[in-house]
Amino acid sequence: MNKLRTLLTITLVLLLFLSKAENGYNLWLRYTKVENQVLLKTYQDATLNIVILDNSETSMVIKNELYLGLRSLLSTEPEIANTINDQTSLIIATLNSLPENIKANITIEDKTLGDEGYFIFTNQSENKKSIIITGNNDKGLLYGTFKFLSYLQQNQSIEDINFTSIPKIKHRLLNHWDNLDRTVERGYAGFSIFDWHKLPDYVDPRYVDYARANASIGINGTVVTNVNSNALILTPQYIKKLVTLANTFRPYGIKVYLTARFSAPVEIGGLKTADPTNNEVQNWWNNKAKEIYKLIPDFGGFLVKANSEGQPGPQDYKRTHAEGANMLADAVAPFGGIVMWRAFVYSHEAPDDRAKQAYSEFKPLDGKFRANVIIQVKNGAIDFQPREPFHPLFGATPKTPLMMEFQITQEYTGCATHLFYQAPLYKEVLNADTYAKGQGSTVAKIIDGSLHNNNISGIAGVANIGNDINWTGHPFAQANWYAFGRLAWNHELTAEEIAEEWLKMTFTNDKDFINAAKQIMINSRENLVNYMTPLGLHHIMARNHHYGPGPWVDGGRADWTSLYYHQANDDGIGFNRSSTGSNAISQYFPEVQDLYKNIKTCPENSLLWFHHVSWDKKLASGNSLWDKLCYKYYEGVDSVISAQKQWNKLEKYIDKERFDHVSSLLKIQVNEALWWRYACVLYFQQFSKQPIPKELEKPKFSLEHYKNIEHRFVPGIKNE
Ligand code: BDP
Repeated sequence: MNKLRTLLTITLVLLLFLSKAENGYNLWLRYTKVENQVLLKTYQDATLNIVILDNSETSMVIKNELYLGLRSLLSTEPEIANTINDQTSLIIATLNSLPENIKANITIEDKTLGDEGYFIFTNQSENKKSIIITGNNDKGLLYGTFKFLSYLQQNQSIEDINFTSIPKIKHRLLNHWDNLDRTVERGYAGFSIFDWHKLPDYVDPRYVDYARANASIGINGTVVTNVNSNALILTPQYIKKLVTLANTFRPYGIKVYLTARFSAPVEIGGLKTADPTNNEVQNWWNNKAKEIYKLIPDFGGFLVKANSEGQPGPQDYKRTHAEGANMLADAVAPFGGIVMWRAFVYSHEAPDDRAKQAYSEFKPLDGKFRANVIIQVKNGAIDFQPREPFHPLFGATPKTPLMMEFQITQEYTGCATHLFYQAPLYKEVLNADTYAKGQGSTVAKIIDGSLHNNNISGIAGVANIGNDINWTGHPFAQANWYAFGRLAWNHELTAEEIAEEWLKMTFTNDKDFINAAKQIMINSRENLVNYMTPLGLHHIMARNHHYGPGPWVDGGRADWTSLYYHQANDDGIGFNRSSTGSNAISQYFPEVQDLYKNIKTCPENSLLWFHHVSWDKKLASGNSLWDKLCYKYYEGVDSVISAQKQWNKLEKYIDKERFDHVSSLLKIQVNEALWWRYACVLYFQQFSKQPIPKELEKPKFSLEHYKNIEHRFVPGIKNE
């Protein structure tokens, strides 16, 4: 308790100090002073006399956050007590501890709120109005408190406030692809925030701010190690370090999870095998789980990447993914832990289309997993591309819960130099209809467990966080962390709503700024698709680091080349996944097949994903495929240029520091969008053998020029 108190105090001081500079450190928790005098007065009245009727560590966190928030939002020192009197204006208490006279006014059922839901309402007793934040337990109170503060931050009316919120998905996790040496696989915002070298004794105050930010958007779990895992994390020395992180995050409702390297029993356990059917191996994992849970009783469980891209797994012993997952599930089950087993598997030895392999592997295993296993599926069947049709596994395994894996970090979408707001991408996938149980069987309903009545549900986002002062590199990349959390809590929110909330809290409540900046964010998704991979193209990025265009990438394993994916030749371009090609389309339900199977009716934005189309083919828009491809590449760049112009008009609304930062990154983005456009158009022109439509600007350089651009030491990979 005392340690936590000291840490909270240090954080508070650090925050007050850092908040002077607008360097992005405070994320959406800036708590700037409310300017509107009328609102200020109502807010001050409402928070004049606060009572928190609880004494847990989480309540201390609530108290601290309220103090921090109100102090700067309202320029007053809040009074926070623990007994109610006539003056009390804001009460934060669990349903159990609320006084009977207030409880009598509540019609909401305790059961509906679950473990994490909350209810904020105005209570009228005799002549006194007060605001109540309540829930079944302190986690609900914490989420409710953050919500209440966000009302103030967004200058919303709290007059007769009445708001209930319950998360739709149970496990809402960040996945850090962070290595123990602090490099971050596909990380573009510096090194890992987890300083394993100095743990367990040095507790970086940043861990607390990380927990605050996550709690404020409802994230309740974090996998702190890379999916390409190092078995060392499972040794006593590292588990001890993990204990510190677990203790720091616990009051914020965040559980820690680890990636488990399947060969750990051999690598650090001295066994000769990691075969999941071997008794000694099972015992090793059982004991390992016991050892962890003894120190971290609420340890969340394991995330596993097995038999994928060279990682060890059960298939090394001719066992199935189910046998591997179940062994780990049995080890953590007695303690309430879960296993998240990734479906991201494909083998270059298998001659089949990579897009089909995960489905082929996992569909037959439906029903074979333990109840505490959840299969983690990437949003699309290839790999976090700017646009992918939803993964065909969604809806295909009614007896096996599936969780979503989104990539918040921008591996294929401009790293941390391109402004790319991902909520439209997330929403497109969540809203996609799988038709698994007829119309309306959206991906969202599969992952929240409602379609198939699964008892566990989950969603993971590959984190974009590093030790850069603003956490995410690009100031707008913070919005992707924020949007992921908000959608994980409530997938019904729209991309626009989320952008608006985030902009208000991160920059300013000025309407003109919000409208313009929101438009930039919302358009950014389609713009990027257009200048990188329009019309369903995918995976044509530079080799290995994936930074910049590389449609010419060839050689080595085929499924890591661009030629494999675009299939451009003299006849046309695109991957034929219809029944005359790889037939990946057959993995979808018939209604979805109907949508995509016909080259004439397939939505243009996924055309080259499913079909090989001749250069001269007339598209619905009247253009030939070649012309349309050119127009799209040009449109993408033009839209980034207009986003840049829009941004430049916003200087007067925000601080110089962040305005300039975004401006310079937009310059990079415009140049790189041009690089993408010319590299791709010139490359594909070799096959189409047609001119670029004459009204479009001619490339300044040759294809060779673009092919020779080489970026060294791109972050996110092991550079040599
Ligand atoms: C790919 C990344 C690679 C990851 C892999 C994964 O290029 O670094 O290890 O996904 O998800 O996108 O396992």
